[in-house]
Amino acid sequence: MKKKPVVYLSFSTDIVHSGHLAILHKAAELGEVTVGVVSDNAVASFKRYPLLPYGERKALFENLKGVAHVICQDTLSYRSVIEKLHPDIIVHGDDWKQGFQKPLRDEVQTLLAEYGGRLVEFPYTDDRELKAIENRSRADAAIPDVRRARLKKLLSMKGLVTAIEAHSGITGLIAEKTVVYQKGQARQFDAMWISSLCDSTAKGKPDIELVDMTSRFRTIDDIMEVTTKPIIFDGDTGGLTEHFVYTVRSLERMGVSMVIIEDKTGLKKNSLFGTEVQQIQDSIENFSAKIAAGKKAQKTKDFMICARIESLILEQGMTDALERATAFVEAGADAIMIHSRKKDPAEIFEFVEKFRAKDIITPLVVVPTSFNEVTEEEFKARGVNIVIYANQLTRTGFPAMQNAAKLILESHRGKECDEICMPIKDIIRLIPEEM
Ligand code: SPV
Ligand code: MG
Repeated sequence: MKKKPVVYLSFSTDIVHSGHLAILHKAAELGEVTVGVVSDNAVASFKRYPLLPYGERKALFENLKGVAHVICQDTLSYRSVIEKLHPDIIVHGDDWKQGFQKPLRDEVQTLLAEYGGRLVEFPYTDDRELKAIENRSRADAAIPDVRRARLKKLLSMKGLVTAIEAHSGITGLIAEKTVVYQKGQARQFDAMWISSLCDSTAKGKPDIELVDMTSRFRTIDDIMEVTTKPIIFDGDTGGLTEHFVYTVRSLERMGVSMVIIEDKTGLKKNSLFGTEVQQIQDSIENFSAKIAAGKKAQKTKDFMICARIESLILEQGMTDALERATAFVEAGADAIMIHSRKKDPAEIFEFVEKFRAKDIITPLVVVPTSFNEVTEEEFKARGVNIVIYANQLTRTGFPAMQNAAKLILESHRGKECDEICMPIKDIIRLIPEEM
């Protein structure tokens, strides 16, 4: 008997509707169907965090009529699947003839041509019902319980999570929506960082814990109203332990995923000043007690308290930094942030290596403002789990505004400035009419 052609199609969806079933039915008429379920990591980079984890999506497809086999598609690219499976036919909607998926299609065509495989494309129907379901699930993603839990899930799913600072609704939207496409892959930030430096700067104030918590919460609220990504909050020193426990409860209730507090005391100044200004490091005992009190105060299992170590910033040495890391983890810290203001990443790498020799579980966080040549891939390979781009939107946005103000003053009119302005229609499009 003639062997049935091997037919392959892949799905990144976690909602199966009649359109998907129809395409599966058509695929089954062409031969024996293997479905590739796209991995969580690849889905998260492509559109949004999957509602159902890979295992559940796999089980879903395994139980559908007409599906003979289900395999994992690790990347958006079909290359490794094609090389392994050698499908006679690949089935896809015709929507990828244009847009960011086009390089994926080109690659598929080239690879299939090498052995005479075929690409069969069915007309893509813009599915209103699916869009409505997706919009509802997007709204679900912003619910505090769902949003709060997502950082831990992303950490276990991806190993390395990236965050960019947001200090307002519009910077939150930029963090939420900015996507770049490289070789058929989509890249976007996983989370947002509510920086004390940028939140203070946006209010024209110094970064010395002067902007009070009520105001900082207002910033979080502005961002939360228009976004769904998880939030890491810069809690400065955490303040008095008696106050910190209230902060933890409030952040947790709002749906923040992680607070990072630094082991300094008294009048806090920004770390990037280093030893140029007077800054006092807290004792291990006091800071450990603050962490322990915060952990005791929290109500959910998902909220994380990260201890930030300032020993390298304050030139107290590697031994001190490592001793603190061990003590803070023992006190209950869910993650450790190590900071440095050196351009050379050597001391960060040394810390990570020595910490990882003893502890392979506790997530490590870095803020590579100074040591900015290191790529995310290298951080990940060395054992870092969260990379925070702490101030780049602030440092690019305000100079552009200063420049615009100068141009108008110099030109006595708006024409010259208009050339560097975003067109009004683009700024309108940036803001969705409904969430
Ligand atoms: C912030 O963004 O406010 C930080 C990081 O705390 S740093 O400015 O590098 O200290
Ligand atoms: Mg800060």
